[in-house]
Amino acid sequence: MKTSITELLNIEYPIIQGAMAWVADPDLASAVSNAGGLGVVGTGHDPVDVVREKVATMKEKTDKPFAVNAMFLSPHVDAVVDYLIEESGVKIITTGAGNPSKYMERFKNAGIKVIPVVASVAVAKRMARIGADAIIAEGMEAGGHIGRLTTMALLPQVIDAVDIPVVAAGGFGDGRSLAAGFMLGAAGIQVGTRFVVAKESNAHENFKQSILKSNDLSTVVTGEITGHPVRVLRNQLTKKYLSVQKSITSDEKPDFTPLEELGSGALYRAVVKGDTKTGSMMAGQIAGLVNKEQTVEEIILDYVTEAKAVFQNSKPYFE
Ligand code: TUI
Repeated sequence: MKTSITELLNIEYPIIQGAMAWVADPDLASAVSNAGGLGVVGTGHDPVDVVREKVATMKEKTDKPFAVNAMFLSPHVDAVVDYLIEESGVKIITTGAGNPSKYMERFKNAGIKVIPVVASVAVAKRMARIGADAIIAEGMEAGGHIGRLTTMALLPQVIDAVDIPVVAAGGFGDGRSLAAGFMLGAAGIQVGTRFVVAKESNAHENFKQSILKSNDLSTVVTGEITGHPVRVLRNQLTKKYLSVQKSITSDEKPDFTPLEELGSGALYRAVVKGDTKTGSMMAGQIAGLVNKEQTVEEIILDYVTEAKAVFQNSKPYFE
């Protein structure tokens, strides 16, 4: 498969793995890179020493191209970016949950390819103008921290607004959606939720089972009033969170402290400890479609085979 993103990144398939905090470790990311996609090491709120160790492990596990994600809600992001630019030797960086502008010149001077994840046309344009090599346009179907637009609405508008490759994210659970992404002009897709349940993923078995058992209506969005909306699987935590959120919405001067307390450490509890009750199980709306645990290689092959079949079967529509 050859697209502008496989050419840019020197990978075999136009599939980028999402940089899911606590999930996207070197085991998962190296499996994706070794299977011909782009593995991405997530850094979440990691201090720089943890990132250093992850990069070292990644280099042991793969000779193929891989990326590291810088996450702008992290208190350590400045130190992590300094390390990535000055010492790591990492050649591709994706960014999320914020604006990488202030680092862009240093990324470029270091010869690093930068692929920001964006949720709006305005940010996509700004990123392209200051030198991004590609853009990941992420719709609100995605899991975790999200913007306000659906993938279907966001993707073609971003594609029209920039002249660099655009990768689609949010809702890409199988090869039909990969084909649909191409139809809208995307150069590839980013996949998160389906890789959480991969055999190589170290996410806790309870979290994996929750995704495998979920349906179309299993996700909810929390945190809208704090300005950081996050899509997760519905559970005891979200029930509590949404009821507290409702009670403070009517306050004149809302105090978000009770919400912050509920959210603190919640992702770790879900992914690492397997706490499906009070943990934050970030997952996309496509979770209902994800119902088998496969190796990363099988997952990637499924996407590619299904997408090819869609194109082969699409001819009758045009006759
Ligand atoms: O970043 C994500 N998804 C994430 S980050 C994350 S970590 C977290 N942990 C605990 C609580 C909350 C978050 C979990 N999921 N996706 C990429 C993404 N980036 N989505 C939206 C954005 C984004 C938003 C605003 C990118 C740029 C942006 O710029 C605004 C501006 O102009 O500065």
